[in-house]
Amino acid sequence: MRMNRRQFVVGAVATGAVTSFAIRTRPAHAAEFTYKFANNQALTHPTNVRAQEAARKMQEESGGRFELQIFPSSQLGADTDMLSQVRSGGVEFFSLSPLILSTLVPNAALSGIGFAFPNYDAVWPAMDGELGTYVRGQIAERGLVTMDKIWDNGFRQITSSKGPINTPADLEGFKIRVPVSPLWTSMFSAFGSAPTSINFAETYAALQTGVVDGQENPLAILTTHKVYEVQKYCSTTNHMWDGFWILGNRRAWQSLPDELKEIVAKNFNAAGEQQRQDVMELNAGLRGDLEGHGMVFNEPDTAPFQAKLNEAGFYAEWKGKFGEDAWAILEKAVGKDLG
Ligand code: X2X
Repeated sequence: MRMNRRQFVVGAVATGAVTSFAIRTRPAHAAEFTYKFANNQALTHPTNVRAQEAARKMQEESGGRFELQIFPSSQLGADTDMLSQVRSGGVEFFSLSPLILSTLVPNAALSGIGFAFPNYDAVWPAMDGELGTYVRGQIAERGLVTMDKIWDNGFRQITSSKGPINTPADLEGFKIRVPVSPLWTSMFSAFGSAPTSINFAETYAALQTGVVDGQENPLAILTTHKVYEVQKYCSTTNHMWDGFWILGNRRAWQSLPDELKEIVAKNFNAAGEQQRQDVMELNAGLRGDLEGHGMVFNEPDTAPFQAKLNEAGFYAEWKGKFGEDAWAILEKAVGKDLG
């Protein structure tokens, strides 16, 4: 039987074919370097499907000298803990949203400004070009290594257990979970919502127990993380694009001989490009599957949401925080004036 990628992912989630331990490759001899890669995504998300392939290639191409152990689903800890761990060397690699990373590297959040990117065609030239180079420079200054290619999370959509979000007024007083990041809190405060910072690892439980009424994430995550079990409505606000930087501990990176550095970087970056393709296809095609799980979709006009952010002073505030130069890089990358 042949299945396309979307059917594979959806099928794997539906049959519960998900193990909850690290994905380990099994070399005949212990590797010279065994490095951990922690992330917050389910095993079925393209992040882990592609990371697994990359790990196999790293092992093969290094002749068994390098082993990448993948720890999905925040198994080693939630994002904010993992950010400390990748700095200290407790984990060697970790993938993280630029916005959460901004708790350490403030201007990393530049790519997450609300309604900055109109579509994917604008995202990749920017993130593989000047904007990405600028952010990676900022990250390096804080002592972390970053792979060149950022991986995709996607354009984010708002879900709720209470009702559809049609207009900015529907966000007023809305109890929404946001990831731990000043930019996310600021954005939903500008909408007049009541945002609560919660790590992804605790998000499903927070929705299930009604600590919050909603959250926002791309469709691939609503499926692979089974958010549809605890949320009814999905409003396609596309309010920001989000990705995952692959971060590395500097000391661990520097301990690798050059030929291994090359093998590791090459395979992380190649896997990232394939992951982008997978995630884009999932985000474009999963609505029907989510409707099959009982979710109800609506497509709000997003212009009033952007206007609301502008009126609330959101763009002016962040332009001030990021600085004129950084803001100019963003505006050039997205090809328009913001705010
Ligand atoms: O925490 C989230 O919502 C997630 C999974 O999208 C991120 O990693 C930012």
